[in-house]
Amino acid sequence: MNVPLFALDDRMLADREDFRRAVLTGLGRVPRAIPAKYLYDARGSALFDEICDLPEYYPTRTEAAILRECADEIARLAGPGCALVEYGSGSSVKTRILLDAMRDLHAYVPIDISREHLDATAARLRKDYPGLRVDPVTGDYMQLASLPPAIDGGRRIGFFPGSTIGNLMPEEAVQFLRRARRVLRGDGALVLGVDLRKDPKRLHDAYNDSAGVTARFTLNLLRRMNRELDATFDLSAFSHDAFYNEAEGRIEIYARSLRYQSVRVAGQRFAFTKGERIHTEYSYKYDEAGIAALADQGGFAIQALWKDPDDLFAVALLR
Ligand code: AVI
Repeated sequence: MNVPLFALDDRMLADREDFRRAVLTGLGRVPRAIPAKYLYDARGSALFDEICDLPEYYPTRTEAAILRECADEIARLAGPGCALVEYGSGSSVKTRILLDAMRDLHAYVPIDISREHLDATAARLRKDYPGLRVDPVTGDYMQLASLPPAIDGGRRIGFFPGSTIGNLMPEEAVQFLRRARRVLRGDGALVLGVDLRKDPKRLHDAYNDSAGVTARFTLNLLRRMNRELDATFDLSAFSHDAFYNEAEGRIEIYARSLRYQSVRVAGQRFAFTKGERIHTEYSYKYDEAGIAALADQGGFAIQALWKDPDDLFAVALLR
C-alpha cells in the first residue's frame, strides 16, 4: 500500500517529537535514563540483528532450538483453528517454526508499531504461506487493549518471544500480561520466551561481546540523538557499561561518560561528570518460580514449560 508522503512526514515528525521529549526528560532526571525502545532506529535494529548471531549471545538460537522441539506440542495444546497473535515484528525464524507446526491456523496477526515493517512482513509471509490469512495490526502492543473484530473466530494464541518481557520492569511485565490476558480472552493462551537466571559470567559475556557489537548498539543511541536532535555527543568519550546485578536478577546497561563534558541536546546543555552514566536498558532474568509468579499476577498459569538442556532459556505456554 502506498502511504501518502505528507502522512509519512507527519508521523515521522510526531515520532521525533516523542523522542525529543523522552530524551530531554530522561537526561534531566537523576539518575539519567532513556527508554530502551529508542535504541531501535534503523541502525539500532540492524545492530540488534547482528547481536542475535553473536557467539556470546545465546538467547536467540537457544529459543529457536527449544521451539523446534516443542512446536508440535504447542500446536496440539492450542488445538485446531486458532489465530496466532504475535507481539512484535513477526518476520523471524521463530515465527516460522510456529507457523510450520500450526498448519490449520485461522489467521496470523502480527502487531507492530511500524507500519512499513508490518507490510513487509505480511507480504513475505503471504508469499511463503499461501492460504494463510495475515491480518497485521499497527500499534504499540504495550498499550493494545483489543483486536479488531475481523480477527474473530477460533482461540487466540499470543506469541511474545525473545525474552523481550525481560526488558520491562517487573510491574510493567505484569501490566503487559494483564492486557494480553484480555486481548487473548479467557480461552486463549500465550507462548512466552524468557531468559533464565544463570552463571553471571555467561550473562556478562552475552552483553559484552568480544566483537563490540553490543557496545555499538548502546552508543548508537547517542548517535541517534546527534542526528535527530541536533546533539553534540562525542561517541569516543562514552563507553558501553553492562553488568549483571545478581541481587536484582537483571543485566543493567548504561552509556558511561569517560571525562567531564558538556553536551548540547535539542538546544539544551547537559554536563556529564567523569563516570556519570545514562541508563539505556534492563534485561531481567527469571527462574521458573519467577515466571510462575509473573504469570499468576498477570492472570495466567503455566500450562507447559520447555527448556534447553543447559537451562539457559525457557519457553512457557501460559493459559
Ligand atoms: C531485545 N532484548 C530481549 C535484548 C536483551 O537481551 O535484553 C536486547 C539486548 N540488548 C543488548 N543485547 C541484547
